[in-house]
Amino acid sequence: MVNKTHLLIFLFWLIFMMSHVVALAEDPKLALPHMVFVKGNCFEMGDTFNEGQQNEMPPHEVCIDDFYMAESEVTQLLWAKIMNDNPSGFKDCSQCPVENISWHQTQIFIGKLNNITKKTFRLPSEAEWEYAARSGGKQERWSGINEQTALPHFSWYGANSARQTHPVMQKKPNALGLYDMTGNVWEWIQDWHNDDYYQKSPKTNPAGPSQGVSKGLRGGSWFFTPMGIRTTVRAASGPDHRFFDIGFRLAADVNEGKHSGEGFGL
Ligand SMILES: [Ca+2]
Repeated sequence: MVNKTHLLIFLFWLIFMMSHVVALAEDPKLALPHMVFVKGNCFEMGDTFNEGQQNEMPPHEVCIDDFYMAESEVTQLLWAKIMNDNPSGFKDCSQCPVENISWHQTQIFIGKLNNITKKTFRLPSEAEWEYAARSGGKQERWSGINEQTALPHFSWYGANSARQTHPVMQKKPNALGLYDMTGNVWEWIQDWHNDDYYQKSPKTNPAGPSQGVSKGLRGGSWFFTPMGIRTTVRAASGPDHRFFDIGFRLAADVNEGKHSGEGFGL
């Protein structure tokens, strides 16, 4: 026989459990970075300063569609919410970028995140990454700037990092409002890497070689010199490789936004 007291206890328990489930479902969203709307255009991709490596040559015109780019690298907090672990080499820093994760692990993370959010997050293409890092395709040696004297205000790199990652969004953003595109951690991109790709890249929305042995990395890290963290530097590593200065950043197709021309958050 269920009396009123039992019924009340059951109802309170039910409300508590339902609110707990809702909180859990929304939890990952609280750690998601704001997605900045990036208006596509044509730009001169590659080493327009003629000071870099051979694989940054030749500069060539590329045109890309509108897309979204996360304002920050994926944090350890967001990674842990989705994956229930934190493989980062630098511990006890939930707002630091997650690192020590392979390209294949980023794909697992994105799959789970998309299941939870019902969105279609993805990694940026190499062309999208460079266009965004250069504040919309401008001639910027480092993200947001050209003068090396300003670099400590915009980036964590070898000279000011104390050889470790730092919480995201502490330095100045570039003109699109994107933080840490230069330095902090290298960022995995979607494309396979090929040193010769710029010699045969299609002009419109290039997506990299159809196959390869390594995936592209962009932006340099807390470890590197100013030359190593230029916006046009192209690095790469095997898709199962992990290292404690390699992380990633989310992108999304433009149709994920509610209003064209605005960013979105969750
Ligand atoms: Ca970075």
